[in-house]
Amino acid sequence: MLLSSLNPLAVARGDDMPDAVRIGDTALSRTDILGAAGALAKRIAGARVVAVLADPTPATVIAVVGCLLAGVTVVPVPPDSGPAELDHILSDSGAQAWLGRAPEGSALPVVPVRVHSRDWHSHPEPHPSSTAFVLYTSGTTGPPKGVLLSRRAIAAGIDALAEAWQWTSKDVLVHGLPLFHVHGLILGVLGPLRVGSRLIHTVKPTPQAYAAARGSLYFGVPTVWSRIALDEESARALSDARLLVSGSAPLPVPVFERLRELTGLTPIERYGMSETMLTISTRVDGERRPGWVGLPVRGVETRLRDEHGGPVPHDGESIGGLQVRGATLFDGYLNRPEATAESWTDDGWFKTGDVAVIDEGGFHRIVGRESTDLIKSGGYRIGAGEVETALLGHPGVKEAAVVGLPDADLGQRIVAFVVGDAVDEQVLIDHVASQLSVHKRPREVRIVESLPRNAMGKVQKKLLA
Ligand code: MCA
Ligand code: AMP
Repeated sequence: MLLSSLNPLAVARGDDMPDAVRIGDTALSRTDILGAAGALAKRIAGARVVAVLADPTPATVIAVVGCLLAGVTVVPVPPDSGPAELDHILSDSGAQAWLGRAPEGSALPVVPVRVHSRDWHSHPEPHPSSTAFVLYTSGTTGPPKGVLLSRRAIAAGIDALAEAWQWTSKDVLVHGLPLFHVHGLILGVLGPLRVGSRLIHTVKPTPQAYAAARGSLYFGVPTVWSRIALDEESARALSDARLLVSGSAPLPVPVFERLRELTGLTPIERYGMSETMLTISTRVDGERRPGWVGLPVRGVETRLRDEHGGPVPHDGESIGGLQVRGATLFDGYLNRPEATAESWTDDGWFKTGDVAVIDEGGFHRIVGRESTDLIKSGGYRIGAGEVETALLGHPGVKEAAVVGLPDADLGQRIVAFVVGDAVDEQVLIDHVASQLSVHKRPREVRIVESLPRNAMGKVQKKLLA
């Protein structure tokens, strides 16, 4: 493998695969992907940054690979983004055009993605430090921040996991995750292209679709795994797989145990962030302990720190802020030098914002997040502040506080506490869904007389939860 290179097809160009990538009913060979991406790369060469409405389609895969060939930075955009989110992503990233489909009313030029075009011109390999992606991800307050991911970091991240999971060209990866995050896109599409394994993308991550795909390696967020664990027939159909991998949020221990019971396979758990890609995982050749996410992957180091920056012992019990450094990390937040500086320690470690325990053998357990304002629902990271701002944009809302409450299916569900005049709960849910991505909508709105505040006037979210 070409470690520093991120031409994702560089590895297995010679031997074509007729169904290298299957998305829904469409199969693409490596030649299809490389030829169509090559034709696109020729048309966009010289551009700096472009946006892709990342629905799970062959056009999205070709657009992303075309950008990697041409050395153009890609901004994958959630296909259901509302206008507020879209405006922010486009203006902040400076995207010059849409590749493929564009949202209605967008003023940017559109470069069509022609799935049947072919061009075999070879492009010079861009510098490993160049930015491959700007991925937008929620913070506790304000609009999402653009995470800058370099080609070098992505290559290091995929190769480290290939090693930990013994992921090879013999595997068939199956998942149905969205293509605008590290999990579904970088790991889930660039991973198989780089490793040379086949990919079956099921469009939606339903238990039935996972069962029908008959793959060897499966990726899912805990919500997907808990739905599979409730569907005995689909779960049993996964028994012939090699590995079931869970991540993006904590996998509940009962779901881990039930999957093991139904499939005979012990799930692999791994931990990561948009900013760091995947940094910790259990290994094929190592222990897989329910509730624990394993060891740092190759090229990554971790440590725990207390609130004053002092060391916390790795004794399996002491809890501290998890910090990471290494080859898979991002290069900062676009246009946000202060937020970037705040997220690193003076001695060069990235502060994840998660709290964790590390045992004497280096095994990690993620205990939770430092801030209640970052919610994980269905594996999506959602900032309470962004949802509150959207709610306050509705004329009937006077005050709003958003929290994540425990949910058996989604891990956490977004609940909005609202003070307002004669506002209908469903109207407010639809209002958020129309302003932001649909997955950021509250699942529940509770109309209250007032919000609990401390003497400083700050909402006491712990009391709401
Ligand atoms: C419902 N819908 C609505 C409304 N209510 N549409 C408009 N307005 C409304 N008020 C529609 C939706 O558009 C959708 O339509 C359908 O109802 C169901 O949507 P939803 O309820 O959101 O689906 P769900 O069943 O709750 O989704 C669960 C899920 C999803 C499939 C597990 O949460 C998911 O895909 N999660 C993956 C997140 C992920 O990949 N995270 C990775 C980031 P329609 O059916 O037509 O679409 S973390 C990461 O990358 C790091 C590095 C890591 O560690 O991995
Ligand atoms: P995102 O940036 O959307 O990728 O979300 C990253 C966050 O997801 C992390 O900071 C964690 O809080 C959470 N996360 C990811 N994987 C796991 C896991 N295996 N267990 C617990 N939390 C996780």
